[in-house]
Amino acid sequence: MTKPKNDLLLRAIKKEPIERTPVWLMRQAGRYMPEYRELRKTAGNFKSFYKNVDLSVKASILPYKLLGVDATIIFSDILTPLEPMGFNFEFREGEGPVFLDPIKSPEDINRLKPLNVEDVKYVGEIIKGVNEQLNRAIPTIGFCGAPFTLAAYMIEGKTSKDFKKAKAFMYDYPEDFKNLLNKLADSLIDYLSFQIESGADAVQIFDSWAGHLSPDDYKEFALPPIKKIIENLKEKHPETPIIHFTKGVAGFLDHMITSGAYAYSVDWMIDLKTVKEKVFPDAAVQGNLDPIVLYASKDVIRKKVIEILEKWGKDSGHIFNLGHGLMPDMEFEKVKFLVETVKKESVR
Ligand code: 1CP
Repeated sequence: MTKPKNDLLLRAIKKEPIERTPVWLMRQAGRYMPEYRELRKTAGNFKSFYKNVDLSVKASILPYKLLGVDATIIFSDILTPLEPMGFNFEFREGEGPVFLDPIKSPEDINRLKPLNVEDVKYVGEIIKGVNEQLNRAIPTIGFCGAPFTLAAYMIEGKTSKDFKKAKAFMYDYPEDFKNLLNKLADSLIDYLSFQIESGADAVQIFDSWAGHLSPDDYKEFALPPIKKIIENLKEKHPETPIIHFTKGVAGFLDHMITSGAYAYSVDWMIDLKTVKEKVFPDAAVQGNLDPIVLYASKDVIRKKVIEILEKWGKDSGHIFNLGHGLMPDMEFEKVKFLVETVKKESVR
């Protein structure tokens, strides 16, 4: 694979000198973008969208073209690999993902089949298509959901404020739950390796809902399968950076930063300086603007961006991002302003 022309993100992760801070945004290709909504209409529903290579490539590169971000994250979803593994779901308007036959008892875990990457070939095609279409302008990020976050959906059956079914299952059947996480980890190793072999320059593991756990439970349940994924990927693909994201990390940052990732992506409920003091220069840090700032005025957005840039200082090793994803009702203009402001204000 040739090196991307703009490799700021990769240099920041390696803590090599950078001219300015790289920026990309979680859920940067989404409904807040009029051009995304047009593509979505063409596709019909969300699932037929992400399975359509041509449309997914188009969606993946929109943020580069329209916002000027420094990395593309491929257009897909964390749930994508679960369907061929035996757990089917639908995306319902206004409701999000809904599993048709969620896990209700430990026996249901036996329904989980190992992932055959042939069944998600379209994800590899999307990565290749993005690299081709962008002519390697910027790095391409592959991704997966972390075992805990995927298991939470598979048991709960849908999204939730508190994931009470999933957590009660974890408390009632800890060994079965660990077995589920471990099985997921094995398939996710293959899934991420496949994405790297298809041309992903970096991969991100999204543990969006691990923040629902106490520090002890995080350490016991969510962390070990992530460590396993990272150890295996490092052996197979030592050159490929792995970014580890968790929302709600403040209570267990000390545990999270033992996962072995090259970069930790943190939310806004923890101070960036605190995170830097703990991990830098061993690892890089991604984050951590509160996405809700994007509903405020441009003056506020600029002020908050500068605050984050100043907290990190002039060292390399920081990737600007939000603490969680963009939301459908955000204003495109403000998102664009955010990206431009980071680029302008972070020049070394
Ligand atoms: O158009 C639509 O109606 C679909 C909305 C949508 C989109 C644009 C969903 C459904 N997924 C996605 C794309 C997506 N999801 C990407 C693509 C690239 C990008 O960031 O631009 C990525 C990386 C994800 C990852 C994802 N999906 C996560 C982890 C990140 C996070 O936000 O925490 C999670 C939790 C999901 C589940 C999911 N998929 C879709 C929705 C609405 C949800 C969240 C439901 C919930 O609140 O639990």
